[in-house]
Amino acid sequence: MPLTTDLPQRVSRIVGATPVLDIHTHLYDPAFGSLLLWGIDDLLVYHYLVSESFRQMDVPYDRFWAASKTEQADFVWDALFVRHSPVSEACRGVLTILHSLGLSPRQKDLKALRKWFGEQRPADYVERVLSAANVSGIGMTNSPFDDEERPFWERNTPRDPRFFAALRIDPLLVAWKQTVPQLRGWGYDVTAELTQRTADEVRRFLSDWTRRIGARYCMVSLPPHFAYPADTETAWLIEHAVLPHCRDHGQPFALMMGVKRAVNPALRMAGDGVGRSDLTALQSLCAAHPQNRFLVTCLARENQHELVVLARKFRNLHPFGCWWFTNTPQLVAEITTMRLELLGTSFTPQHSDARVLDQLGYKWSHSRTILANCLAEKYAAIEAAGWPITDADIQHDATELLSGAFTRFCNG
Ligand code: RAT
Ligand code: ZN
Repeated sequence: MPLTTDLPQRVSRIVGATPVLDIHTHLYDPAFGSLLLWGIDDLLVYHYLVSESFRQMDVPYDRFWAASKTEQADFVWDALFVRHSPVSEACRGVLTILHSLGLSPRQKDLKALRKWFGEQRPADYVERVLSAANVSGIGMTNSPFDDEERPFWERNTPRDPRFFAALRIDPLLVAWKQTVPQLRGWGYDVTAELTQRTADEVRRFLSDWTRRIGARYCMVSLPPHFAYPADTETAWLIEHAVLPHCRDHGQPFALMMGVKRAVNPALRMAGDGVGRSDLTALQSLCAAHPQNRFLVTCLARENQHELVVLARKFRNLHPFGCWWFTNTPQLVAEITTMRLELLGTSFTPQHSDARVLDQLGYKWSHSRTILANCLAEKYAAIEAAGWPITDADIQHDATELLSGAFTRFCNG
């Protein structure tokens, strides 16, 4: 069979047309009302852009945080889109969104953009964004410790099944002493001292919330110094409560490794940083708990190769996404190619981490383009080695990478 010449086009068409299951976002079911963010002002005050804008303006931190959302958006717009070229990935994201909506960011007319978004009907707009991004499901980040979110769950709000829940438990694992009074207030008989009774009660808490929200997995983000095994509250709670809980419910435990919270607290949510993790901790978790499954993403570029090699050793480990500071075109291409070369299609290349509905558009169009390029390059190489690629092959691989491998991993 002759080698095919239109491979890049075929791959791009098929990857573009394959629905994606977005396994980790900070979006909410529209039933949660104002918790679902959308529109130009929320796009501009996205914390990725806020941290960039402080480099280009001399507004004091306090002045910025005291401003209304509209005024903050004005500051960001002026710093990043009016006074400088918007070349960063987060800035380009806003351009991609506006361009795909037929709006012209080049006119630098924020008022006109606000007017356009103000005219959209929220329900129609949700459908428009989901269908343009070709997203079949959206994983939320659901924290029982979030005072704004909790009331919606306690009210039993009717749900949109496309938005699925994930139980986020950072305070439980990284701030145990502060979390004890809260759990006790909710009727769980835990103590700061780590006893069997406390482990049982934490499991009861996790189980109650998993059932209440219908969570598909349980998730934490961890600092670079996370160690396992270790004589720490975090390691003890994972071993005695979280992992048994995940086994009981047949669910993976998702770890996002390598975030340094509040490196610059004056930047608030935009003030977190990155550090290299010691993945010996992950190796020990995977080796000691073969009955558990671990979904893992790492924030440091330096950890990416080790993560992929570990996944070759442990089939209970599923790497996912190019998270946050690694979600830049150059790093996504590098990480995705490395994963394809060492794991085939047995991983999940990307999640969007979208916080504003509209971001689904840019995050997925940018990621799909890179995924298609990486795949096309690999296909060209195997065609050269005598393995012609059919559209059915491409479709099969695209489905695996955009939803299938994750779904199978979750189902065990
Ligand atoms: O990427 C982000 O938006 C970060 O702020 C974090 O929320 C991160 O994704 C996380 O889930 O901790
Ligand atoms: Zn996130």
